[in-house]
Amino acid sequence: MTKQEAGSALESAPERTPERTAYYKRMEGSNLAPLWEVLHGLVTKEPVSRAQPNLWKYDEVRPFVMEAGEMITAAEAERRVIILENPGLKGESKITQSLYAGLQLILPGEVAPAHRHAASALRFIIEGDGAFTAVDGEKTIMKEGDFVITPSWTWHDHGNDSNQPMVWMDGLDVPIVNLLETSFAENYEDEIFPLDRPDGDSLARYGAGVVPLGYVNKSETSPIFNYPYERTRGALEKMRELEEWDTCHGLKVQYVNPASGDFAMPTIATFMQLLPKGFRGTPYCSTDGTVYSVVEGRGRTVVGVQSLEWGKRDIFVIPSWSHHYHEADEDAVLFSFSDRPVQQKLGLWREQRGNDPIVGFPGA
Ligand code: GTQ
Repeated sequence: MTKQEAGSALESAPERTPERTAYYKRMEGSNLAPLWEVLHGLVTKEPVSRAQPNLWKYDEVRPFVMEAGEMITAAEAERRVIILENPGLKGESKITQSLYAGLQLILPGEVAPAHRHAASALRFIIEGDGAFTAVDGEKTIMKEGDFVITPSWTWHDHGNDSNQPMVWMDGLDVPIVNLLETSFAENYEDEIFPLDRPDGDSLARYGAGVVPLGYVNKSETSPIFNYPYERTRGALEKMRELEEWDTCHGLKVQYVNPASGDFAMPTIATFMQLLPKGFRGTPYCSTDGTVYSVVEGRGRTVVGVQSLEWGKRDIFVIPSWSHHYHEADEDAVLFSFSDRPVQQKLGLWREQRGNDPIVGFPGA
């Protein structure tokens, strides 16, 4: 067999004779099935995503989010969230195959009651200033552009003591937790979990380039649970002085757990990138489907035949292994998250820049 014949044999299922069909039918009753009928859909040559690229314009989404505030209280809803559903995964509460995203609204004076769950959550603040998230007894006030973590199995509640509505994007690894059938959740006996540490304690202890002597992180998650935007933005602004732009990503940083150097969360990688005005990126693709939230600026991401024209507060998603490139019409800042830590821990993550060879195969 030539290489080409072997290749085409890989792509088409064997012929279905009446004899074979009858045989398949008979085994079905015994909960059996022939692999060769499904092999090519099962073991694909490249990632095949059911997820689709999509853009949620904040101007279109915001009225629905605000309407939720009239339909139901945060207390009744427990979490008053509008799910960002991938159009290729309708009804599955997923933005990518492995991640969930939604927009949560807390109005002035409201509380989203304390609970905990196996799923890890991130909050990325889209609109408002002054609502809080409390995690295991420490409160953090949230501002636009902040990245806040509620680690797996930590008690958390949210509230809004300010005088304006607060909207943030929730990103959770619920589809991973449910794939593995490892979900646990419980409500706290009171609405609010008692506070026993001063505001800002975790950032001071772990986010100042030092850790307390003898510190050992007992969790898989970063001990910092609010990464304020002004620090991340300040880092990017300083870094740009050297003009070391990546042709695909502009200037891109990843959030880290300062105690381990790993991503801030065990299942979700988070990033912030700066694309300078006039940036015309080169094509890129990776196996981790990625959710983007636009913090500043205006531009587009071209994926296949689609051009996602984004502006401030818009959210968009690029599925696994979808070649795309970014362009910025003005200085733009994009927050993003994906399941990269999981893929890397399993040795599955791959990336490709332009037409370069794929990077990430073992031994390469
Ligand atoms: O804030 O705990 O969007 O448990 C979905 C599930 C938010 C939360 C969501 C959740 C939460």
